Formats: sequence, structure tokens, C-alpha cells
Amino acid sequence: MMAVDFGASSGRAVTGHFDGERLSIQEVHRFDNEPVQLGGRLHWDFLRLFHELKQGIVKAKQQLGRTPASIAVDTWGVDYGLIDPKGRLLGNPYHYRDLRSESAMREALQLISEADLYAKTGIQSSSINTVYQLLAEEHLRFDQNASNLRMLFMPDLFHYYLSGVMASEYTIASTSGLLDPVNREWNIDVIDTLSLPQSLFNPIIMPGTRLGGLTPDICSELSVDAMPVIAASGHDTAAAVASIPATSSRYAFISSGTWSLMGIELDEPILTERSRQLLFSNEGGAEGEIRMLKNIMGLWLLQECRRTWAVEGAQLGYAELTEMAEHAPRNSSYVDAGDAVFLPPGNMPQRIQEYCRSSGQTVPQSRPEIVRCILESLAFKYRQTLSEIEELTGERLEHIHMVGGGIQNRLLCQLTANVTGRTVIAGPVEATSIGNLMIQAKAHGEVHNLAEIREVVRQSFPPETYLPQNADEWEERYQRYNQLLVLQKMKG
Ligand code: LFR
Repeated sequence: MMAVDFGASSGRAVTGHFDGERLSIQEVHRFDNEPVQLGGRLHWDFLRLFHELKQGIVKAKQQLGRTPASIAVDTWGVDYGLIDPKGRLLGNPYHYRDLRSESAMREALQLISEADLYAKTGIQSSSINTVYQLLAEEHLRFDQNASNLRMLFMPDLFHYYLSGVMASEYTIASTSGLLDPVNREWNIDVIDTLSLPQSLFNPIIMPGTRLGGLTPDICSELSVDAMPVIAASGHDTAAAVASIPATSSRYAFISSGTWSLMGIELDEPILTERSRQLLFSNEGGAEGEIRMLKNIMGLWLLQECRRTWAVEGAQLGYAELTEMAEHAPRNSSYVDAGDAVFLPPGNMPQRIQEYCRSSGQTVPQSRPEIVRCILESLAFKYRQTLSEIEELTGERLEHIHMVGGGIQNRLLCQLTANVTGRTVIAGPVEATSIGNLMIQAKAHGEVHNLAEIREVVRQSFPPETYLPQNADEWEERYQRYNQLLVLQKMKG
């Protein structure tokens, strides 16, 4: 099988071989995913990404010596493309960090209150949500033929151009702020209240649905057989969560990459006023379960610093940056890694310094100090989020499973254990591709449920454990961080 996983900063094509007990994987293609600023707007370069997907297929065939048994694509959430009646893509999809949706969000909230929207869709309030992006969509506002258009989320869009079949896979649709989290269908009430054409929305299909074979023109262009295209888990985070090598069901997870998604799995959504205030989302899991989680800025803070420093002429690798941070002087300045001020692209070191200055803290000056500030702030945010999850569920969670590319930052894993006082179980790094592949294996009838998927992941990719250290010191620092947040809230 092959998985193509598009992340917000890079993508990869991975082949997977399941021998009945273990999964082995091989990365056959890796590429950058660099958004393009054009005419003051921020877009994804869809054509380039589709080209990379095709490169991945060619390389997978070369590596395996034959066409894989199936293919599935997963991507980040919320973004989409619009398709006209002839099946053509209308323009390049917008990046969720494009600022156009900020005013659209304000406009939407004139039509429906935030509380009502949350009660109906269970998604944390954020300008990135599809529901707001669609309101900003000029094709829907000014095109008289808007009712002829169809909307496809990014993975569905790739699947459409691979197979010719239009559908909305459940996990990716669940990120939109337009799905009813209880009956797992489009929320027609919300769609009508915002005057969005109902015809935009495709039928919801569950993870693991076979869409069809590769189209004849792709088969002849790439010289491959018409392998099945499977809508496995279109949302990368849902795929990552499916591959958590957990043995019990009571743990918190952190899917760590550009974003840190921290949460738990539940049978039913939590749609209370308290979970809305605490900014928790109820997204959909690989078997229809609920991923109740919070979006935390994550390594975006570091990625964007790195980009700014590169523009300034300093090309620094992540390993180098982390090592610098390990030896940085401790200045104990923190930022709130949930603050929307860090959402758009731009000079991140400056924004971090400004945050520290305006909150009366020592301003981190050097690059190592800034990186240290980011990593510690993330760990504190995880601890705060863990307490909130425990408050909402009334349960103490003993373990934190961390998965995804971000766990290669060992300092962050250790800091997370220290600050939360919980055991951190880290792995696998390639959680998203592994989840994608195992959901395909399930569609082929090779495994039967999530428990079996997780058993295979445990056997195939043994995780690493981090135990908490220096609990008292971290407790004291966390209390200081908390005071800072309280003061900031009072100010704001
Ligand atoms: C992570 C992720 C998050 C989603 C964010 C934006 O890659 O998919 O789950 O909230 O990207 O789409």
C-alpha cells in the first residue's frame, strides 16, 4: 500500500508492507510544501502538490517493483478547493493562515452566536475554520452560478483528481465547523443560517471507503495499474491518533508537528459551555469516535522563527536550534502558545519578544533564548491543557502519548514529562503515514478494528518513554506561568 501525507510544511509518500503481524514502512519521496503569497493572498500550490503526489506514485512503483495494492492521501484540516460543473478547480486553494477569514468570522458571528455554533458543531472558535473561510469565498459571494459549485477538502480534492469520485470523508469534514458531531452529518441548520448553498456539500463517507481505481489517464501517464483509491483518514491528525500504540483507553495524546493537537478519545462529544470557553474541538476519529482536542500553536512558532532567521541570512537546522536551546540561559519568559497573535505568518521572533515585553517579562534576546522560551511555553501549555481535559472528563490521566515529527525534538518530550509530571510515551514519528496505511489495511480486511491497528503499531514501532524529572522546580515555574496567563487575561 502507499500513503501520501501532506503536512503544512512538507509532504511525503510512504510505502507500507503488512505481513499479518507487523507493518514495515519506507519513505520513497519527500518534498517541501511552501505556501505562495500572491497578490496579497496566501495560497497552497495545488498543482505542484499534485505533481509531487504523482512523483510519489512513480517512486513507490519503482521501489516495490509493481503498482501498490492501494493509495490514500491525508492532509492538514479545514482547507478546500471549489470545483465547477466541468470538474475544474476554481483557483488555488487558500491557506488557512490567510487573513481574509478574520472579517468573515466577525460577519458569521452576526448571523449565528458563537455559543450556538459550538453547540451545533463542537469546534473551537478560530478564524481558520472552513465555516468562516467559506463566508469569505468570492466565488460564492459574487458568482451567480454558485449553486453549481462543489466543495472538496484537500484530501478529497486529491482523491477526486486521482479517481474521479467526489466525496467528503468524515474525519476531514469534521474539522470544518459545519458537521453535526452527534449524528456525524452536515449541519443543515448552520449551512442555511449562513446562506451557504447546500449543493456545495458532498455526501459524507466513513474512513476506509474505497472510492474507485486510478483514472485511465493517470494510469497511462505514470504507467501504473488502476490501483484502488481509498479514503482512509483524510485528516492527518485522525490518522496519527489511530496509530497511537496505547494499551489502555485512558491517556492524553499530543500529535506534534506544525500544530500540537492535544486531547483524548471519547465515544460522544462534549458540547458544554465550559468546553467551548476552554476552546476544545470535537473532531471525528477513524472509527467514528470523537477526538476531543485543542489546537495549540506547536512547532509553528519555531518553524516561523527559523524562516525569519533564514531571511536574515542564518540557515539553522532544527537539531542545531534545539541544541542551542538546551544550553541557553534560563530567563523564564513565556508566551501563551494558544494566542491567536501567533497565527499568521510573519516575523515570529519579534512577536515573541513583543509578547514578553508587553507582559512585563524579561525579553529573550538571543536566538537560543527565544527557542528555549518557545519549547518551555509549549510544555506549560500542555500541562494547562491536561488539567482542562481532566476537569472536563473528571478523570486523572496517567500517561501522555506523543506522536508525530515533533517528537524528534527530545528536549520537548522531556520538558513535557517534567512539566506535566506524567510519563510521556513517544512514538511513532511517522504516526500519520502509519495510521493512513493501517486504515487501508483494515479496508483490505487485514485487520478488523482500532485495537488491532494499535497492537500492530506497538509491535512494529516500539515507543520511547520519558519519566518526569525535577518535579518541584517545574511546579514552581508552572505556577509563575499561570500567574502570567491570569494577568494577561485580565489585561485582554
Ligand atoms: C495538523 C492539522 C490540525 C488542524 C490544522 C489546520 O496538521 O490538521 O489538526 O487543525 O492542521 O488545518
